[in-house]
Amino acid sequence: MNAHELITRNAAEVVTESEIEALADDPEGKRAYVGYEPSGVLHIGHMLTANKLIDLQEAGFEVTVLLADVHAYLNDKGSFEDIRHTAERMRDQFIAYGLDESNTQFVLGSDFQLDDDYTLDLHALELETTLARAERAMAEISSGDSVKVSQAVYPLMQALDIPYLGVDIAVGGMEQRKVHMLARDVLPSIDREPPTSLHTPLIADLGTGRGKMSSSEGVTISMEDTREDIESKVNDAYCPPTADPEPTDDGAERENPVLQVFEYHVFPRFDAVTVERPEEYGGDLEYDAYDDLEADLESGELHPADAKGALAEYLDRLIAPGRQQLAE
Ligand code: NAL
Repeated sequence: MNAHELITRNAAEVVTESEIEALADDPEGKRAYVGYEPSGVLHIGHMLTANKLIDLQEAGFEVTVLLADVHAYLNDKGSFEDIRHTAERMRDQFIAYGLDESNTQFVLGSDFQLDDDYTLDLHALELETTLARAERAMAEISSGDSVKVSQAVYPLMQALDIPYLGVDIAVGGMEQRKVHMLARDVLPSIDREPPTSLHTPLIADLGTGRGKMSSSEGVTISMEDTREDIESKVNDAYCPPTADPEPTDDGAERENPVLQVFEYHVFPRFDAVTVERPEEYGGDLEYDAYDDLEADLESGELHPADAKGALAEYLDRLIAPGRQQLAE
């Protein structure tokens, strides 16, 4: 796979195509980053953007992980002291997961976001932005119904971090896209370049195939899960045997989260996937590419129960190093 294919595989959206192409042509010395509100334990949402950082590292990019302690505080996630403590644990979780330690810079938000220059630039962005716009940018990031002033400041800081950290690509899930669009619009007002961004898809809730998988609701997978936890969650996952998932009560389409986890988590990290089956059911199946597995599930050649068995095995392999790190 060439650099451009690696960078853009499994991306839901890149802004803009031509900017990404220019970066892919010459990745040397270029920097990509993701920011995370510290939560101590990595869960499957973190893992999705981390996979993209691993792709970018493989393509020759340098990587910055922002442990966004001030952002978590602004987003009502607890006392500043507790959040700081949590941030320290997260670094080791990312390394255990597979980020290249020699090429990952971890930065705490509070290391630079409280400086005088930063604060004045932030106030300049506050003057450029309506409350309504800031609220829209946060709609898919903070779930509370009444937005606090701190949550309106949050996306402006996220925008400002991009020039302050000197990054060439901002990576995030699709729920971050409105923040990145806001950044493109307001940063030029303080003579900064509009940033390039890359967004990873949202994965449906494992149990129902509806909505999006999140750490706060529904079923998620985290580094705290035992092998048995993973087996039971995957076993209970929504995975219809054919191509046409049942519509939800409101008529909305359901996704197949088992296939999504294979596509976005397993295949990017393993060269091939083996589905073990007893001889009487046709013996083991071997897949080099996600599309072949999807086609077999949809044709009925691969039974959901066998797909789930393999999924639990590979998820466990991805999680084992982080679980080990937590036990230390
Ligand atoms: C992501 C988050 C917080 C601050 C950031 C600063 C710069 C770039 C990305 C950032 C966390 C993210 C979340 N908004 O919802 O987890």
